[in-house]
Amino acid sequence: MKTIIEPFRIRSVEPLRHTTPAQREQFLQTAGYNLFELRASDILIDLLTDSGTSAMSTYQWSAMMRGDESYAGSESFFRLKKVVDELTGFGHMIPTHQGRAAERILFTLMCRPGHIVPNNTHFDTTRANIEFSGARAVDLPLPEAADTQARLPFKGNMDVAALEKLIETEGADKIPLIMLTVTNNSGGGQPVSMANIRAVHTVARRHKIPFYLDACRFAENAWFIQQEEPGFERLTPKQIAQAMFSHADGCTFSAKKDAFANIGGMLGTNDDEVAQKQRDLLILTEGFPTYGGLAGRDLEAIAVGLEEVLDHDYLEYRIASTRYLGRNIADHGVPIVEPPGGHAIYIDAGRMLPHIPKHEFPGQSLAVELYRHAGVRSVEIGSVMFGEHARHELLRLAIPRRVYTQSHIDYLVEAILEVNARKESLRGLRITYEPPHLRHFTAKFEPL
Ligand code: PM9
Repeated sequence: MKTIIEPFRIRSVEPLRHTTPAQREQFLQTAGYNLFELRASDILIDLLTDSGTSAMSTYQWSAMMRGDESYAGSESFFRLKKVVDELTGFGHMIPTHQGRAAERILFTLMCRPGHIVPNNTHFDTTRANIEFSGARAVDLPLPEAADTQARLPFKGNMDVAALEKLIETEGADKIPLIMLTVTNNSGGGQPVSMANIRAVHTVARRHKIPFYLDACRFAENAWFIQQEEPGFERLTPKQIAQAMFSHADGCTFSAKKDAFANIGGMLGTNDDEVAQKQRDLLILTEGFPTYGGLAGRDLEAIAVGLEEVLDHDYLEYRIASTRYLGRNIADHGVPIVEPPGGHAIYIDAGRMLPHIPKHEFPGQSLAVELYRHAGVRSVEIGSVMFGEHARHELLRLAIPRRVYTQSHIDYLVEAILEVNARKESLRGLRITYEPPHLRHFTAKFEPL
């Protein structure tokens, strides 16, 4: 059979509520045209994020019932540790309440003003946490990735030549760690090849700089390697993921993505001394090192999720369903970041709406219109989110794991094509309020 189906059946459902365009206009005004400020019950299809929005399996729910809520030495911690140890091989696994808590601990310990942290592309929380420590976050994507239309298999790779140049010009002592985000979320959800992971590892080792993976979507990345990188066809996604982690000295991880958990994260490291310092800092704000700000039941959900996400049928369906959305809009004239990535489709709003300049936020304008037209929530990844660091003006349609079916995606395709048919009528926005950090979450806008 050629048809790839959702490899699950649905036993518990959540109703969706339709609203009218007039109601949605009212909701938008109240929200200051910031979709983060909408009430979730006023949204029909929510593609704001794939983070913490997954549907958990019956195995995860049942594992949660045996959560050991002991303050210290919880059995749930040891169950999770066993799974993580086998997957990553890192000597230390430190749970945190979510990915950015792991980032804050890592960067607080490793970064100082004057430091530089390179990455293929930093995600917003990573960049913000690095900058908060006084260090500078530098993106080193492939030069070819500047063209959203270029169809490269591993467009999320880091530019290794640029990394070497950075180390040469700035000096290795200014670079406390090198990061690689798999998949490259801000770049377009594009995967990173094993060859690139190895090459970055080699450079890092030569200069004695620790190398960390931002591993939020490690399983989706492993699937792309299996499908598209010669030499990996016969390995399982798990074996490939193990090989990915084997090249790194540590990782940050948000369990809200490729662990199907609604909350959670972790830090991994091979360095005993760093791990000790991380635990000491963890206790200050997150909690005791065997729970790290999570309930025992959360640790159980993550442990099961980390195994489920590496299932062949799940990953095949997951990547096929993202590609289905991407191809169905791109092949009908909507410019997307090519080729489709793992967890999301990114519309190139700058290219789609050339009449709206960067400073009037074409991505935000498209996000607002898609909600007004069809009740679909998406997120701008462009100048609102990254300010002057934005490379493109994108609108991200992030697909929660195991939540929406193909008819939801078909509805979405229809909505996007309808908005595209009258794209000239869209107008930009002006910011009327912005906070000092991560402004996209709470900024207010006014239509122009
Ligand atoms: N990513 C996302 O939607 C959730 C926050 S913004 C709505 O893509 C990477 C690559 C991420 C990421 C979160 C984090 C932080 C780190 N790295 O959200 O703190 O994509 O668990 O993870 C979001 P937490």
